Amino acid sequence: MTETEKYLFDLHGYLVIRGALSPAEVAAANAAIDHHAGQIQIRPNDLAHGSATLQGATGRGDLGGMLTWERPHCEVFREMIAHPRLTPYLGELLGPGFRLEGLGIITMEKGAEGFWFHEGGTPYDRSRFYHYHNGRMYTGMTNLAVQLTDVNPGEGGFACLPGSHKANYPCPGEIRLYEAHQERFVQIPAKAGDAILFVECLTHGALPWTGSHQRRSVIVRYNSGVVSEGLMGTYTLPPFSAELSEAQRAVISAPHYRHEFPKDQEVRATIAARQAGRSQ
Ligand SMILES: O=C(O)CCC(=O)C(=O)O
Repeated sequence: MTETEKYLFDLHGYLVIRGALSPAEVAAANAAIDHHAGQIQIRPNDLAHGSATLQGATGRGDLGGMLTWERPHCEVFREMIAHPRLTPYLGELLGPGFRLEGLGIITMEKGAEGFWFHEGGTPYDRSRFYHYHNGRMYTGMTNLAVQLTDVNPGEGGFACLPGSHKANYPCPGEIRLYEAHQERFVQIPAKAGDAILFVECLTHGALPWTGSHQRRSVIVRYNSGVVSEGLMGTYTLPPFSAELSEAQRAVISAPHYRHEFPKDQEVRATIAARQAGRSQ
């Protein structure tokens, strides 16, 4: 993550990573979705939460299960969960051993409703936070929205309230419903293959889709290696884990403590210096 990218992410709570997927990867992901298009579940038009400005003629589409799809269709999604273009960003924000919390595909046809603007710096959520401390950023749930079709200016889709990950006051309802201060929001134009990196505590959602092509976005969710939002009972690796690379398997490991900054590092350095002094 460059110094400019750190500055922008800290300031706004999101970053656009251009060309994260190659054209071949975008084509493979779209072919896999085409093959499974019959499994897209159209939601019951319930995400606008009554907003006059977010309502649409139809619900958005949800599609999941990509990691278990038959070959070759699962492959590009398995690569996406630990993609070399994207993991350095996740490591910077979440630390070593970051974990996958889940992934899903969002589709929107022309006229599909938006998604009310949820989350924000307040109220504080232990799993979904943003801190700057001791010269670096720390994040709770952190997501990638990997675009598989172009998103042109004004077409809708993912939108957010920049800087709201640091909000100290609750977001008023009429702002969450996109009925007031709309000029404060940004809709994020992107090309197929671009990824939007955003911290979940950024106030975010979606604007109704006006594009004449289908919106396709893969939302990949991560958290630090010590956190799991969904685990109940004993953790068991899924059956397909044996088919994954080491890097891919690492992101689906059980949550556990990692010595990110060994606490005894300084004392070890002191002892080593003393021993070196004695042996001279
Ligand atoms: O991209 C979108 O449609 C909204 C995604 C969203 O709000 C979320 O991932 O929580």
